[in-house]
Parts: sequence; C-alpha cells; structure tokens
Amino acid sequence: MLSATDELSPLDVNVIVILEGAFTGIGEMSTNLQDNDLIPNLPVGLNNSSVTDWIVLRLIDEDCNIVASGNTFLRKDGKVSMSFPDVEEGKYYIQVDHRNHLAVMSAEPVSLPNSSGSAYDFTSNIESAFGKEQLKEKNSVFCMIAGDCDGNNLINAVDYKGWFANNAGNNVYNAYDLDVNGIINVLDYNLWYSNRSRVGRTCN
Ligand SMILES: [Ca+2]
Ligand SMILES: [Ca+2]
Repeated sequence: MLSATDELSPLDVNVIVILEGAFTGIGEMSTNLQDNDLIPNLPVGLNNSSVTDWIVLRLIDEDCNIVASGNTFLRKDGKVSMSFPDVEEGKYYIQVDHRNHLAVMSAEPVSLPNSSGSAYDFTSNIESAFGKEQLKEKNSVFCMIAGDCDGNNLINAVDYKGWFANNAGNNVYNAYDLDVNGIINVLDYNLWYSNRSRVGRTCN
C-alpha cells in the first residue's frame, strides 16, 4: 500500500491501433483532417501531417471499473504513447475509443507500464481484442471497425440516418465522416454498410 506521502510516477502506456476508416491499406493511416486543419485542439508544435485524429485511452481494472482515461492524438503509424499520473503499476485492460469506430478493449489485462518496444498491439492479431470479431482485417492489418457514428457500441440504422442527414458535408470534422477525410459522402455510407449490425464488446 502507498501512504499519502508517496508519489507515483506516471504510468506509461503504449498501444498500437489502426482505424479502419483512415487506413490507407499500406501500413499507415491518412492525415486528411490535419492536412486541412480540421482537427480541433491539437497541441501546437506537432509535426505536420502526422496526426490522424483524437482517440480516448482508458485503463480498466479486472472488475471492469475505469481507473483512468484521457484523450490523446493518434499518429498515422498507429503508435500511441500516453502517461497516466496517479495510477499504480499493475494489470489493466486497455480500451481505445474513437468517435465513430467501435471501441476495442484488450483481450486480457495487460501488465503496465509498458514501453514502446512492447506496446500492446491491436493490429497484428484479431485475438488481441476482447470479445469475438472486434477487429477487421485489411491487408493483414487488424483495424478498429468504422460505423458507430453516435458512439453507442452498435452500428445500426440510427447511424445511417445520421449519415443521411449530414451527407454532402464538406470540410467538416463530423462523426458521420467515417473515412475521416473531412467530406461526408457515399464512401462513408459504404463503410457503414459493410459493418452494419456489428456490436461492440467491452466489459463496461
Ligand atoms: Ca451507433
Ligand atoms: Ca468521408
């Protein structure tokens, strides 16, 4: 047990994750949103053309309680590094949320901290995600699944209706833009269609 006077050093968490909608098919994701200055609240000084979008990283204990969470940006190579203050070393599920992809959680609790060299990799094996078929393979890369525009863990007609109402948007940062290129059109619909009826699986 830690006493009140002990200080925890920040817990480093490293994850690799790829968004289906942004995946170019050749090992990295697009940066269309950043290229068009559409990503809100990016820290200044970031290398241009390296950021795909924001995600939320959560640490979850073995009883499915969220221990910590925070926003971080996702670079095009999918490698995420984040430090959580005031979290003890230990085993936690790692969950990644994105505004219009189904959330994914690690299949098992992961020993943390970890280093970038031993990052938890959601991209190399479908079994890395909690639950059945929670990642989608594209060119041998396992991706988070696009289509949950309202973030309720279901890809269904409500997501479609929102897309229909927002279709033809241009130069926007919008949840119905499933391929995250700043434009809402039939390509986003096609992603929704290919994933309709999928249900996300996390423990919380
Ligand atoms: Ca939904
Ligand atoms: Ca789009």
